[in-house]
Amino acid sequence: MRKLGIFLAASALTLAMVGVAPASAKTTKPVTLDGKVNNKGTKDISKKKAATLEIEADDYYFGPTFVKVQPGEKVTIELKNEGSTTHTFTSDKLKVDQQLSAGKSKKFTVTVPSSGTAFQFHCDFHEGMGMQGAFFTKTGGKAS
Ligand SMILES: [Cu+2]
Repeated sequence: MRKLGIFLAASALTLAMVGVAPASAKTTKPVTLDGKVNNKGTKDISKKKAATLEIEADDYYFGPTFVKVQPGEKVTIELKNEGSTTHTFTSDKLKVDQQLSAGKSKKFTVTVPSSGTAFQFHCDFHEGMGMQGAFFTKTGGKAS
């Protein structure tokens, strides 16, 4: 009987640990992208028609990596290069191509297209190393 008690206690502990799992759920990808992605999480700024967003560009990722927005939203991006090399914030869909030296920061505005649901952005120099991300209006799609 004592052994069963220990078994049940161990099972309860295992369940409790599984219960903690949502911490990693934050880093699941809301939309898919071609190639490698260094995922540093998702931020939701979709509640307002205009928002300010701080994005960290580092070696070699963007944080946040995924940004939930609403169609047509005007987003003022404060890009900070916290890495040790030059990075860019580039996107055909968001019509932006900004280059930033290490340690610098820059502010610019992008407008989310009113059609489409996922818009990829990347660093021109390090996209192949996983330095990319996406703005999205709906989860489950594919950013291009
Ligand atoms: Cu880069």
